[in-house]
Amino acid sequence: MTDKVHPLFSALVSGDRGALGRAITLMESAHPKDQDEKLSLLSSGHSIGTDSVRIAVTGAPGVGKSSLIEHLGLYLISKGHKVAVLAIDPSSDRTGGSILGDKTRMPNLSRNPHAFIRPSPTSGVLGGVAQMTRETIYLCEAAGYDRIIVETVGIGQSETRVSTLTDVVLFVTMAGSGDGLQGIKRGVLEVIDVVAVNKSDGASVQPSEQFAAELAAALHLLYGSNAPPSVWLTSANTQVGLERLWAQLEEVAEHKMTSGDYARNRKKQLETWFEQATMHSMNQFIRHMASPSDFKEDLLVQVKSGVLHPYVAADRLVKKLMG
Ligand SMILES: Nc1nc2c(ncn2[C@@H]2O[C@H](COP(=O)(O)OP(=O)(O)OP(=O)(O)O)[C@@H](O)[C@H]2O)c(=O)[nH]1
Ligand SMILES: [Mg+2]
Repeated sequence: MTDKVHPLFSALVSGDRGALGRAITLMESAHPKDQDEKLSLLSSGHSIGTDSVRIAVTGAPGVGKSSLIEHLGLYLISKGHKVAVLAIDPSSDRTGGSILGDKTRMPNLSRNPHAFIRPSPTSGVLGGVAQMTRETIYLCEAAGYDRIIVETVGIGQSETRVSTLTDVVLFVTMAGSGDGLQGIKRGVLEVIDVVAVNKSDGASVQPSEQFAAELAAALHLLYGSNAPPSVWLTSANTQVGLERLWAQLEEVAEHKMTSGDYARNRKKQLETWFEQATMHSMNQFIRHMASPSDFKEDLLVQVKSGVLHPYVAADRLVKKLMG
């Protein structure tokens, strides 16, 4: 480790939350000058996170993910765990709002000394938000957080992507959210472990029960002879159903550990991580090498004047760079 990184890592391991925050910021930096320190920070050689549980909480905007995480986090802390909450927000224009939301929706958790809450990195992080989330998870686990909750807004491919980062996926939905049965993508249904039909309170109790029953029936059909994800009615406001939901999440995690799914899944994730990181490194390498060269400028002039197809130009550039 470099002289600068060593004390930072030591402070982080000893539980200094400020050091953890600074290490994550360093990791999110896209600046080439920080690359050596980033590598150094990830080269501790510690076997990290072997007994952690990483839980994805995903679902459409506003269904109550953060409100549920506030309670889940406090519950896990009451069981003696240290909890880190990370947010992935794939759409940059929502990031500002989400940072505010994270703080206000988790008032007690964010004040708890056994919790660490980190909002989404700003957009434009090299290698993508999910890539950096992996590194952030690693740092949180090095800092002793053994329950990692990753909140992600369920739009596009983010639910399926988050399942490549986590051990257990909780899908949050609500009656009348518009993502009814048709709105939930098949790919999503395949990666979730547990479903919460949230906001089952007040006038929404009856519609929630009906929606939960429809959802359970559909999952049953879809999963055939395999056990489908279980569906639970919850309210983050009244806290009805929360204990059962947490018990179910624990049961799923325990089952995955004893069946070997947890270990198999983690190995597969490491393979994906390695492959994606390789692409990311190559990308950066090419970007770095190709930036100011005359050869590239020359190609660019030809591309812009229409005499050279961008595809052909890219092929020439990469071949030149690769010798
Ligand atoms: N009635 C009711 N309202 C809830 C419940 N849970 C959350 N809310 C409200 O729903 C709104 C959104 O809650 P959040 O917890 O921020 O939802 P979210 O899914 O994290 O939202 P994004 O992060 O923006 O996608 C807030 O106004 C909450 O107070 C619930 O169980 N019942
Ligand atoms: Mg939220």
